Amino acid sequence: MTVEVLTVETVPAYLASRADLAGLVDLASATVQEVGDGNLNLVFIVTDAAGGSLVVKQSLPYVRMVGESWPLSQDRILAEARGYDAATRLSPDTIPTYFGLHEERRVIVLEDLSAGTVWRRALNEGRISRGAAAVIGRHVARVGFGTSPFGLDSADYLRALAVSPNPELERITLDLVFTDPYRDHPDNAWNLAIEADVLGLREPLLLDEVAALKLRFQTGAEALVHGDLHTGSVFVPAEGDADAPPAKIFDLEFAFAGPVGFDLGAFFGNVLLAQARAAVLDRPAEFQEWLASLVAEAWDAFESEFRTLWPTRVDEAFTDGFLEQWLRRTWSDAIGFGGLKAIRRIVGLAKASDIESLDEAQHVAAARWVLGTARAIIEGREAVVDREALAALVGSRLAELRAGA
Ligand code: SR1
Ligand code: MG
Repeated sequence: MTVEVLTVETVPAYLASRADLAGLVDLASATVQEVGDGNLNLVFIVTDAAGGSLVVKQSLPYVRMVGESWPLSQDRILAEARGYDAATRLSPDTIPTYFGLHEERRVIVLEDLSAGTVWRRALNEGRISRGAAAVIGRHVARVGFGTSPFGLDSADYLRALAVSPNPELERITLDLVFTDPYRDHPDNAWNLAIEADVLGLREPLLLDEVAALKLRFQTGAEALVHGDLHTGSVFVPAEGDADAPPAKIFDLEFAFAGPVGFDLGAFFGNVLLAQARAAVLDRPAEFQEWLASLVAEAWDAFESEFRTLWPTRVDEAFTDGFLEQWLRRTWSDAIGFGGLKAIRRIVGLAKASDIESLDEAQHVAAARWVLGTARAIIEGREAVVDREALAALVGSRLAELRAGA
């Protein structure tokens, strides 16, 4: 099914037809801007003369960054709506206010957070955003617990699983994260100076780990996860805005039933990109030290929130000892997925501005470092048992990068 695509001209009339949204913005004085800078969708900000505003998001029938030659079902907005429904119930303060889905038009309406900054941009500028990583950890814990067999009766969990398919976007992730970077593919591209590093990713030891993580992604349906929780899916406050919450998580269209560690991993992998950038740009020590604390901040908030929720689990057969085992498994998943998420942004389609906007010498040094570090993490997963071990590994490699810069 393909539905009519909205334009800046048609959005006011569309909103006027939505009695449920009446009063949120004054349509008589409203202006509309299309601001979608992600890879997939249309995003409109509607602002009125009194400063009221809303976001209207519609899925396009194709992949925006590629064009109509890559058709993609508009049903992905249904997955995003399921994600917002769950997060609104379980963790309302970590997402924008969600005003609901209009299924027939494949539209969702959200609070406008554009007064803030997309976190990737703030990181690229060298800005410190205190408390944002903890928001990610808390969000993952609350939604992960509440949509898993820990928080849901088994029948409710199975019913939720049955209505949570997102096969087209899972396929994109399978291809772009777990498959294409490790084979010849027309969408891959890299600077020739790192050719040996890229082709070195195809060695059997790493490919075995990639395979294990791929199967975990495909079959580890523990909970409804965000599915694309990189630093471009998070708003942080504008510089100097002390009143705004430390972070809000958005862009939930990749939401699927998967392993809880996948979302933490997406964040960890993107922290690695930010660390590489900061090192080659020789950013101030305070900024680099803060970057180095983000994985621990997110993990500690996740673990603490999960432990707080644990006594409310619906099934006491999940013992306290099992929680320790599950947390270890989730850490191991997270760092493995994190390594893969970093690699895909260097090798495959949809790269990250952290690395792409560097000048050539810096780009080469940062990209090579990301590949080598991500690989060391994935291959050494069994030894990287906690956040201290990860910090030691990344820290020693960063020292080498700085010494060579
Ligand atoms: C074709 S979509 C490319 C990427 O954009 C999204 O942000 C996801 O990360 C996806 O892999
Ligand atoms: Mg996105």
